[in-house]
Amino acid sequence: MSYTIDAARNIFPSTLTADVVPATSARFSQLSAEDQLALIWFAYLEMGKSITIAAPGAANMQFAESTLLQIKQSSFKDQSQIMCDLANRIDTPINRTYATWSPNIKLGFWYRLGEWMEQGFVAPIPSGYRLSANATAVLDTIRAAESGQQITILRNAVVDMGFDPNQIEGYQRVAEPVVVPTEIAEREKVTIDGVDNATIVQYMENLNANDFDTLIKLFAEDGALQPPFQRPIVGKENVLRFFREECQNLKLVPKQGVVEPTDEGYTQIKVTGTCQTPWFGANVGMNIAWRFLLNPEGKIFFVAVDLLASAKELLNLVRK
Ligand code: 45D
Repeated sequence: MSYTIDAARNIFPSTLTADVVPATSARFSQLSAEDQLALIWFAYLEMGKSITIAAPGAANMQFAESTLLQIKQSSFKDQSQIMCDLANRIDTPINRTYATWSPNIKLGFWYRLGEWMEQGFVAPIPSGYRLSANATAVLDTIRAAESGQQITILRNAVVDMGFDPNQIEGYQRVAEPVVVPTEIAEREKVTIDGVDNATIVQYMENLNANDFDTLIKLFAEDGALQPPFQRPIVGKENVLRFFREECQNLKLVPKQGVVEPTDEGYTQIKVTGTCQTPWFGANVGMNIAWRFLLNPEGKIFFVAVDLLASAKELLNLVRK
């Protein structure tokens, strides 16, 4: 037998991922819209004291501009309603537009609304708003999490808002344009303790250079990529679209790993290190494991990207 994607998902099964993220996102989604908005506001203000978020680039903002303008010109009462509608995921024109946006456009949209809430252009969270007991408990869990886990929970909250894209007929995705890859001469070389496999090194270097067309050539035709806490994205075409839509300007900093031959000429490789998002740069290093399964031709049949439970997990390179 050769590997299936389902079997591949279980390589290096002792890898401990940050379960607090899906658990907290699930609890968050049970809260009322008012509690959700207030909770994010409080979490965002607190996090802002220790980590700085980068302003979104113009490329991110252009698609949200007209919706933002429409919101800015509404009354405070209507603005509050629009934000609650987003959290309630009901069917409205704004929620349909929001559903078409890539995660980075959604984040840029909320970044701007947050600024406007601070500056008094958009309805603030009512002063003295009291979170429910459940919302307070969720906020406490977020406070206790690592910064990489905190920003993942916030991102999930933003990505999950708006109308359900699966219910939109003729759904058209909107993402910022793809940047030009970094010049070859300017690319940073990657070295990984314990791993000199060319496919793995090139994966890291091409992703860091935004060279997605070269990167995708490292994948098998039926290869798959599993982002943290998501189902695998299967097939070269889908993986390439994901790279173009969601992986620009990331910085992968792999540090160490292990390479092990496995059944039928396949090779399993686990690498650990950190990853930075352009939103927070070096301020937030997320602790990451990459679990690769290469086919006998040396192509990537599967790679899982895991957000780790703690920094201690970076040293867990055992096979079982
Ligand atoms: O509701 O190898 C207000 C892959 C209050 C690719 C607000 C990867 C009201 C392959 C404050 C206004 C991608 C898988 C809201 C690697 C309200 C690969 C605003 C991994 C919402 C390594 C809130 C990449 C705001 C990874 C503005 C792991 C919140 C990337 C903003 C992870 C939150 C990136 C932001 C993450 C969160 C980015 C900007 C977790 C950004 C998070």
